[in-house]
Amino acid sequence: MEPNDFNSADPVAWCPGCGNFGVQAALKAALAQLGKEPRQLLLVSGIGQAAKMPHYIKANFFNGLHGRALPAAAAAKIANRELTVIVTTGDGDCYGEGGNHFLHNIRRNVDITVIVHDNQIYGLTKGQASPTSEPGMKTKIQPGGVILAPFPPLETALALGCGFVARGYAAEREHLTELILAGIRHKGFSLIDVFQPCVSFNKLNTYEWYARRVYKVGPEHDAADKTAAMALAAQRERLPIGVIYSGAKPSYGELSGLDGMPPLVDADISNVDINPALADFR
Ligand SMILES: Cc1ncc(C[n+]2csc(CCOP(=O)(O)OP(=O)(O)O)c2C)c(N)n1
Ligand code: SF4
Ligand SMILES: [Mg+2]
Repeated sequence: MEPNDFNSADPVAWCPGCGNFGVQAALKAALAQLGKEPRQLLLVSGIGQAAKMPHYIKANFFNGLHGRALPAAAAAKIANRELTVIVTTGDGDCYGEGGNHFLHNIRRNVDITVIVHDNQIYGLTKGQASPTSEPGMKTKIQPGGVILAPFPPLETALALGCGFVARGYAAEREHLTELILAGIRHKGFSLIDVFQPCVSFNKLNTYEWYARRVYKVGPEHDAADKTAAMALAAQRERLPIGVIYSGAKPSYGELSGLDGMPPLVDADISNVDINPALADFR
C-alpha cells in the first residue's frame, strides 16, 4: 500500500500551515506501512478540527458527538476485533469534554489507538483555552491569561496504568509515523499525544516555540521503566517526544474472555427476537 491509497475525495477545510496536515501525512504513511486495506480500518472521532481527520482519509469512519469518540471506538472494536480502530481527537475533545471517557477507557484497555492532536487550544470554536493551554496565555475568553494549571495527559495516562504512552510532533512526520505504527501494533489502549501547531488561533505555541523545546527521546531511555517514563512526562522546559512508556497489560478482550469467542459481528442472530425488549420502551 502507498500513502496515496488512503486519499479521500473530501475537500480539506484546515487552514494553510495547520499542524493537522503533518498528522494526516504521518497517519497515511503509517497506514500504508501497516499494509491493511481501507476497508479493514475504522477511524472514529468526535467534534473539532482534529475530529475532521476521518473525512480526509479513505477508510471506514464514525464521526460522533464532541468528547464521545472513545466509547464508540471501544464498542466497535469489541464487536469486530478484526478492525484496526484509530481515534483522532483534539485536546479539548479528549481531555476536556471527553475527559471521563479518557480515564475509564485507559482502565478498560480495549485494543484501540488514540491520536490526540494537541494544539493547546480550541481550534474549531476559534481560540478559547483548552485543558492543555499554557498558564498566562491570553485569549478572547481569557483576556487576563489562563489561570489554571494544565491537564497533564502523559502523567495521567501513566498513573492510570496505560500500556502505551507516546508523544509526537506534527512537524516530525517520519518520527510520528513510527509512533503511530508502534501504537497500532501495541495490544491495548495506546495514547499518542501530538503537539500540533494551530497557526490561526494559538499565537503562543508556534512552530518556533516547539522547535526550541522539543527533543527526541534517545536510546538511553528504557520505555519499560515506569519511573523513568514519569520523569520524562513531567518535564516542562524541554519537551520529550518518542515512546515514553510501553509495557504489556491484559487487554479488555483477554480479561473478559471475548478474545476466545467468535466476534459479536459474526454471531447468529436469526433466532433472536428483540420485540419483547422493544415493548418495554413503548
Ligand atoms: C458538548 C459540547 N460542548 C461544546 C461544543 C462546542 N465545541 C465544538 S468543537 C469545540 C472545541 C474543540 O477543541 P479541540 O477538541 O481541542 O479540537 P480542535 O478544534 O482544537 O482540533 C467545542 C468547545 C460541542 N460541540 N459540544
Ligand atoms: S483553526 Fe487552527 S487547528 Fe483549526 S485548521 Fe486552522 S490552524 Fe488548524
Ligand atoms: Mg485543540
